[in-house]
Amino acid sequence: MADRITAARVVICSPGRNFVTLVIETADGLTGIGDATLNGRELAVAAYLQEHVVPCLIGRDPARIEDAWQYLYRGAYWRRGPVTMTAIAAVDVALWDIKAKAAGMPLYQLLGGASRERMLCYGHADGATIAEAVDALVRYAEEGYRAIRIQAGVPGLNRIYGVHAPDAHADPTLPAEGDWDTAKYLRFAPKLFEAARLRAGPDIHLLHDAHHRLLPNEAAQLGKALEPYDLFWLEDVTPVENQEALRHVRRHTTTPLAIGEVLNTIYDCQALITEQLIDYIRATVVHAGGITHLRRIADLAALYGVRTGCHGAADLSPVTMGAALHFGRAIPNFGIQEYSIHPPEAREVFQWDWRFADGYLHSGESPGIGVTFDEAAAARFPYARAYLDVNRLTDGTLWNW
Ligand code: EZ4
Ligand code: CO
Repeated sequence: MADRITAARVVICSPGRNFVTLVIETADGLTGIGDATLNGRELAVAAYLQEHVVPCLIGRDPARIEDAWQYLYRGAYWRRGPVTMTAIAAVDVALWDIKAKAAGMPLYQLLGGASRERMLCYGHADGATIAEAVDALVRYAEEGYRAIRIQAGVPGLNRIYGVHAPDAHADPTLPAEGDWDTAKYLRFAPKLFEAARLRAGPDIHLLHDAHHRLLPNEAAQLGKALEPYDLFWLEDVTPVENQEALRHVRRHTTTPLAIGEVLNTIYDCQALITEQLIDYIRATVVHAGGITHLRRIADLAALYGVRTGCHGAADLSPVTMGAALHFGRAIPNFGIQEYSIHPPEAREVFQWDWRFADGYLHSGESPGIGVTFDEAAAARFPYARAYLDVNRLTDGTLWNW
């Protein structure tokens, strides 16, 4: 007889930062887990799952992953969007975890087997100044990283993306506020990469995240100005809502572009991919509908020579990293995986079999996604409301963080 889902619950915990985890149990005694973390809006996804999705899961056959996906996507009527797609992703990953455990196989085997044994990853070298950022870069290189993202404080600005300087905002329980001046940044960024390339030598892959802050022509100028430093990618040069903007950027620079950590469905990525406006698609398992949907995005991307560069910030739980590495191991057009180290307390709650070695991430061989979740340990780290920063231009205008 087919197995059936007997229980599903949402656990919110904060081991160093907030994580939302969906746990699904089956009559055959299998447990699967999925990450449902949407940074700064965690409880919205938790309620979506607990109130609206969990009741529909009980009694279902956990083997019918595609059917569950379609049921939750089409059945919601209100499609797409980060909350819905993160909730669906949590169910999808938990069901893939169960299916792979039922098969006694690591997940990548069910996805077609290994296309590669290890996944190139990049770490984050941040610094308040160019000198500090470049020192951090050298430390990463010494630890074996072959690809490194660099962010540095812009002189004259207090708190910029990637650099966690103190915040002058009055109320520490509300979003911190950064300040931003594009002209200063555009003058500064080439100097950062000149120094970085000089210290790193030609072989280290250098990456940079402009975090949605530029206007189309500014993005074109930056891409052009950074060409001498041979970046692996320049990320999120403009906000992704206006994809036409990328045509202008593309016409003016050959610096590779990466976009998509905030995208949730294949429809959001469609023009970026089919018009070849980007080189790397950053959509990831947790925010883009799970393995089932990310595979559709990656397959579309493969047709157009676009490779994956999945988001992997520390606000995505170790469950997502486990799933992403099985996914990356299996697909033909894997590009690179972002790797940001989780807070040490996260290790008390999540145990994982994936590991970093020699600049690459290696997925494990245990059945499922290779990540376990200790609910008793999670209870020791209660949820604490937290926000992403917001950003203002120096005249006070609210801008993109
Ligand atoms: O701002 O994960 O490339 N990585 C990033 C991240 C995102 C956060 C949002 O939750 O841009 O730092
Ligand atoms: Co980013």
